[in-house]
Amino acid sequence: MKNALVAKILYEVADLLELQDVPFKPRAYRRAARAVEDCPTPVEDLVAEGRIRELPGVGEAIAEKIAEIVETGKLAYHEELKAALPVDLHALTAVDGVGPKTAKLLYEALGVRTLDDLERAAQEGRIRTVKGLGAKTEEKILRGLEEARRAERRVLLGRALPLARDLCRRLRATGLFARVEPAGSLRRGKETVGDLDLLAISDRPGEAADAFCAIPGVEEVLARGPKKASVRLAGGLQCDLRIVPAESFGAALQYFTGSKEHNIRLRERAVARGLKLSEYGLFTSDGRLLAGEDEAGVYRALGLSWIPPELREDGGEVPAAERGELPRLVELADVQGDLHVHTDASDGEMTLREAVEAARARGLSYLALTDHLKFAAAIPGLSPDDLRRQIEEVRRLNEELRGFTVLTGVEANIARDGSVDVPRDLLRELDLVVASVHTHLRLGRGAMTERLARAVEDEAVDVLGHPTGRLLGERPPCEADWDEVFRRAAKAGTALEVNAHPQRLDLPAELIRRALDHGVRLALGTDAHNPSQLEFLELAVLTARRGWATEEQVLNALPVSELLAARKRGR
Ligand code: DGT
Ligand code: CA
Ligand code: CA
Ligand code: ZN
Repeated sequence: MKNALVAKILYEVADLLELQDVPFKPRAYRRAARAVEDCPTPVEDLVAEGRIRELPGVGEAIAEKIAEIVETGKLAYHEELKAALPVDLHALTAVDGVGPKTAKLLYEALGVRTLDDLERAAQEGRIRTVKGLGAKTEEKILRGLEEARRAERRVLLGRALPLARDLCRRLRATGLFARVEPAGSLRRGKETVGDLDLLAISDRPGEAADAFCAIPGVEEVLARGPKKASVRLAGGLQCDLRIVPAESFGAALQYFTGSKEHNIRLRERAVARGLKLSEYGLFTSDGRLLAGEDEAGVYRALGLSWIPPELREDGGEVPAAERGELPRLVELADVQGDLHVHTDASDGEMTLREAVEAARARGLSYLALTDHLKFAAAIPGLSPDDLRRQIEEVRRLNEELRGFTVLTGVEANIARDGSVDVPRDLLRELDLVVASVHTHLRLGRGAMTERLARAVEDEAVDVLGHPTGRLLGERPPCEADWDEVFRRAAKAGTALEVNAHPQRLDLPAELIRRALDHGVRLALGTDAHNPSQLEFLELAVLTARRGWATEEQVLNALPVSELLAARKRGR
């Protein structure tokens, strides 16, 4: 899958054009880059099928450029632009405090081309000597560097998951594998992954490893052998493939799925029973194999029911499995609707009809239209009059649709003091009000707690949207007394969102579990701004599962009529 490579080049073209003060084009390239980056389908497949222009922001000119990158791995236009500034602009501008202009200054004054150069220059105090920059910028860059290094190492689940699936599909297609499965943090549904761990069975392991190393998208082969091969993929993610004998596949899958802490608990359990557990199997003290071929067999032989990978974090799952008290976790197929969708009426890039089509194609039977209400001049949003017209439009559309319902709704902004700006006279006509915090996330713990609590206690608010405001790799969750917020949300009957956007996954899994303990219900929403983003729903499900959520605890696992009755304002 070449999405990361294509996006990287398009982002750089945008930055390079911006440096030459070219108007409009940088925005167009950035928009296309983001669409490619977010797209779960391999961009090379879209090119091959002539569908690349379906991506938002991809017109004829950019479509040709994408095709060129897919074919040759580079772009002549990009190389031309780069001659003027031969630096790793993508990596440098990922550092907070470094935009394209600063990168140019740093190159011209200090010859900075890479992150390493930047780090050295900052540590040696040379950045403050550059005209136009100063000690403040230097400090900011030093802090930004640390963050960028950390982000560089881990990849969002939403990006890694399609990548891993694409790799598995390609490996299976070689015919050299009897089985290929992802393991590691990816299988556990963790919000970011450090590397990909694939597990395989093959009776021609040498050839199988060669085929793995030759897959398109492999940038560097780090190790190659009949038992283990390691590669670095375009975009920097490392992928390990382990080829194991069929009789120990289950034990290996268990071991390499982790987490490490979960494995330690299992091994202790084995030892306590006089057994030995490893990636090769579960053995008696005299070396007889008790279990290994299938994973459930390993758990069974340890007196446990099979534990879903999402729970394997040493959070009490082993004792629960021993007592047979594991929850029946919510599944993607249980979810009947999407409770957070934007269209081109606010900042989305699809029409309402396109959103409906996308939801239907994914087997959903309703969606809540939650465009932004206007709350700041710079952000597109609906005025009360726009909203009135939209409600009318939805009513007409619903009369026409069969077996599908559009719920009217909004995403309202929670002001600094916790008040929520919704046109109260329209409340009866709004099926679902999501309220979220978009600004002033650093109020301090006490103020933030009161602000969120006030919002969830507002009679108009059905769902608290992306509650912590975190942006993975970019912004930490806001601080609040979450138990207090959850307690008051539960009392008021307000649901908590699990926002599915790959960079959000918010509520985070640890907080979901605490919220559920307080009796709060979850509302899963993709926050989709274009049709392909409805696919993110799966990420919200994985996150909810990591928070031990069952079907009954998810509002949108209900059919539409029951959802409306179960929602706060339905009571
Ligand atoms: P990541 O890659 O940082 O997102 O996290 P994981 O969990 O995928 O970790 P990784 O790739 O280092 O190793 C995959 C699994 O292999 C891990 O979840 C558990 C197992 N494993 C690795 N090293 C150890 C170890 O030292 N002890 C035990 N018990 N298991 C390990
Ligand atoms: Ca891993
Ligand atoms: Ca690994
Ligand atoms: Zn939204």
